[in-house]
Amino acid sequence: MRALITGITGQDGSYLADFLLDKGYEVYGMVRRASTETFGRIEHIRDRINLVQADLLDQLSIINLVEDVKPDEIYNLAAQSFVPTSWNQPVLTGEFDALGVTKILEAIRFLNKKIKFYQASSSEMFGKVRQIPQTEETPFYPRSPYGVAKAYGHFITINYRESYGIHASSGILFNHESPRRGLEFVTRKITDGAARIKLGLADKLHLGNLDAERDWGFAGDYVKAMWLMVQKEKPDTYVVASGQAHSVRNFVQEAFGHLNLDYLEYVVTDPKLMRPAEVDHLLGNASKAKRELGWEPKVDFKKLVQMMVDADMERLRAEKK
Ligand code: NAP
Ligand code: F7E
Repeated sequence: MRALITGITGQDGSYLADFLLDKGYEVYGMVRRASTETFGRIEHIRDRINLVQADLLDQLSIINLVEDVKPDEIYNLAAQSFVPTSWNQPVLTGEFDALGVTKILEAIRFLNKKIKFYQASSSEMFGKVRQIPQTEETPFYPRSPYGVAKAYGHFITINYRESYGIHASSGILFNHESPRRGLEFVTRKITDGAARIKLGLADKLHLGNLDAERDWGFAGDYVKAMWLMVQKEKPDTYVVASGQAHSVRNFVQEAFGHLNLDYLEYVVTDPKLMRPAEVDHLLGNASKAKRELGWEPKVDFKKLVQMMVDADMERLRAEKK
């Protein structure tokens, strides 16, 4: 089996590549041209994967890529994924996260409708939540240009499934984190910040809204759900979540507590880090994924926080040396 992953240099792309290689897949990764390579997360598997250049902004580059690689499965993980950036660059976010999806689906429609497709949809589509917990049936109310663009990507995936019979699935994934998470996302910012404070490399950590609640899981568990969806006889939409919500404050307490630090001495709230429209509370119900895919997360909240803090401590200790 041959898989093509867009966004292979990102958090999820790297875990999915690890997972598919273990399953015996031939793995191709789409990367965009940059003046400096951003291959840190896939360094350990660099000689076992094939990297090919294309960009979500360029339709012909995607058609050529799919024609050359001839994948059995495409996992579309590439996106402008940072919510605050989507207010500063809403058009670019729409180009990548909304129209980019159509470009890949068009390549499939044009070249080979048998290619199976996975779209990385997001719990940010629920935004100002209409129901608690959120399921596949909960209406969307996105609160950022990112959430709006992802809603387009989600519906165009369903539309190509229904219009052309393409095996196109959409996973509505709730926040998932890991030691490979980008440093600007709140979990990694906290674990990196706490580790820096512990090692005497920083004395304060500036954060925004500590009351926001998220349903956090481990990225390594969540990429398995993507693969399970693609293996199903029929394409569908699935919520993937842990079923537990925690506030940013809980995450901070757990991370600092793991290092025997009192967060109240170090955390400063900064109004500049508040969002123009916040998603206050997300909580997913993944019972359909459990029932139909046999998917369940293995890493709970406490283990996730500890894994991330320990990894940042190890990395920063080595850097300090
Ligand atoms: P990430 O770490 O930010 O990775 C994003 C990837 O997209 C990177 O490989 C990036 O490449 C690539 N990319 C961005 N723009 C591109 C373009 N124009 N052409 C080609 N590649 C481009 O994101 P992630 O956390 O792994 O998330 C993976 C996907 O799941 C994203 O679609 C995200 O929106 C979605 N999602 C994430 C979560 C979560 O909690 N992590 C939850 C729900 C949905 P560079 O290395 O070149 O920047
Ligand atoms: O924020 C609050 C912030 O940036 C989480 C992406 O993967 O998950 C992610 O989006 C919460 C928000 O993730 C800071 O206001 C407080 O309420 O880690 P985040 P996100 O916006 O939930 C979804 C599912 C995706 O699809 C996205 O691609 O934390 N918060 N203080 C902060 N957030 C950040 N980034 N930085 C702070 O200092």
